[in-house]
Formats: sequence, C-alpha cells, structure tokens
Amino acid sequence: MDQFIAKLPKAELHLHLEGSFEPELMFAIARRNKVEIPYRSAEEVRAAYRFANLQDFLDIYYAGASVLLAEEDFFDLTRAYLKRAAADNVRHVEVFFDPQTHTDRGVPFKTVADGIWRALCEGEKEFGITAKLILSFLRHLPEESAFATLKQAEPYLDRFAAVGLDSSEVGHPPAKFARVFAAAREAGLKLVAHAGEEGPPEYVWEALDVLKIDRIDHGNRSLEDPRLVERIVKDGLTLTVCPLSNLKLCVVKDLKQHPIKRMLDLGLRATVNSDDPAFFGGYVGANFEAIAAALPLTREDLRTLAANSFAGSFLSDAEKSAHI
Ligand code: ES4
Ligand code: ZN
Repeated sequence: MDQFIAKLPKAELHLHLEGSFEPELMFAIARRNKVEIPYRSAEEVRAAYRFANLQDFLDIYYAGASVLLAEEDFFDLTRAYLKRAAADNVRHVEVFFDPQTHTDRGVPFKTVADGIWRALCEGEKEFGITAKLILSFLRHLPEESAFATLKQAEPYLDRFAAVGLDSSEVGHPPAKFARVFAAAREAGLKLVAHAGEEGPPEYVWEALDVLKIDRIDHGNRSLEDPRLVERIVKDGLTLTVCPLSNLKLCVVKDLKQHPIKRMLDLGLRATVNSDDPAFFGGYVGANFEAIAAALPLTREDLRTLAANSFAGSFLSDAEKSAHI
C-alpha cells in the first residue's frame, strides 16, 4: 500500500510554512542569526512537541518562528519544504504563511514575502512543483491588524492566490473578520479559513455564510451537523483535512476514529494534508500512510483523496488537466 501511496501524484492544500520548520534548520538559522534557543539539540526540541490542544502547539510554533529574521531564512524554510514535498510526489502546493507572526516582531513584510516567493519560483524549476501562496491572518489578533496586513500586501497582490484565517479558533469566530475578508475578495483573492478544527459547526456555517469562503481548512466538526454536511456537499466545497495534526492536537483520540473515510462516504470532497509536518511527525505521504493503516480505505478511496487535492486546488482547469 505504501508503494501505491508513494506513486500517487498529489497536491498539498493545507501547509503552514512556519510549521515545516524542522529543528535542525531551526538550530542552523538560530546560529546564523546569533539567536539563543532554549534547547540543546534537535532531539530535545522534538521531545518538547507534546500537545494537549491547539493553543499548546501554537505557543511552541510561534516561539520557533521567532528565529526567522532575514530574507534568506524564509527562502531556506520554503526550499526545505518543497524538497521534502517533492520526495512524496507532491506536484502542486498551496501554502500558508502568517505575516503578522513576523511583522509584529519587526521583520518587514517585504523580507518575508521576497524570501518565500524566490524559493517558490526556484522550486518550480528545481523540483517541478507548482505553487500558490496564501496569506493567512491570525485570528487571535484584532481585525484592524488583519487590515494593516492586507494593506502591506498590496504591492505584492499578484503573488497571493488567497487569504486564510488561522491560529486560536475558539473565542475568535469567523465573523470577526467579515470586513477584511470582503476587502480581500474585492482585491481578487480567493478565501479560505480554518473552521471546525476545535470550533463548533456554527463557526463553519459562519465561514460559509458570512466570510463566503471558497475552501474549508479542517472542517472536522461539520460532521456534527447533517444540514451543514448537506450544504458543503451541495456547494462542492473542498475540506483540507490533516490527520496527523488532528491526532497530535487531540482533535481525535485515535486515527481509527478519524472521520476522513466517513467524509468520503458522505460525498464530501476531502483531501489529505500535513498542516505543520515538522511538529506533527509527518509530511503528506506519512499522513496518507497513517490513515491507510488505521482505516478501511480502499485504493479507490486513496486515488479519490489524491484526485480531490487537484480538483480542490485554485489551479485553472487547464492547469489541472496538465497535472492529472
Ligand atoms: C495551525 Cl493546526 C493549526 N490550526 C490553527 N492555526 C494554525 N497555525 C498553524 N497551524
Ligand atoms: Zn492549519
């Protein structure tokens, strides 16, 4: 089965670049930037990656990202991800970055955007991976901060396919960002949002009805509401599901209870993604392998999941047919 999975051409639609920051690279960049990190080895860092919930993880994720300072750092981070994704036969990626995590520390937006963009352009030639970039707003910060970020992005709008919404979900419902999402739509961007990871089905409804998103990140808790499932199926929206993330953040107790098979059976367009692979123990190939081992997925199901990732991407129809 793992051979079969390895050979499937895949797209990855839910990946936080800051979440692909492997401890070895973190140490190398910290040394280069003369920044102290409170661990002695990569093994010690990995041993600290035990999370009871999303917030537990986010605290460590933001601490790790704080060693990123120069354009070259963002380039190295992005290049390392693309190289690793290519090894899993990933052909197309739509990746998130969190500008506020960096601009709030005094790193200029341009430094972040230029480093990532250069790596994506070079990666297309070197690894044959096409890429789109999603600017993600931090939902624990006020909407004004998201507006300021969108303003900073204006000179680079042609580099961004979409805006997203991530970070602490509960207590920060989608409607908090209604106006900035409307402005992003006006600027020609697609819209995605994390919804129903820890938050209730009502947050997914709000992401659909108030934000008018084009794709749902996670969406697990949608299954608690049959009317919501019906709506998502009717609209043909894609869910970017992240099995190992769900396990490590205790969204599911055990992968045997993971809802991805049920999602497919309900007619939902589910995809498999790695979210923050450096923190959750595996890239997209490992996520496929883990669900294939835990659930009664057929080869046809696995083929469907991989095909869904291209169908649910923001590639044009012509670009999609070039990939499949
Ligand atoms: C995230 Cl798993 C997850 N959920 C919400 N926000 C995030 N940022 C990075 N990973
Ligand atoms: Zn995520």
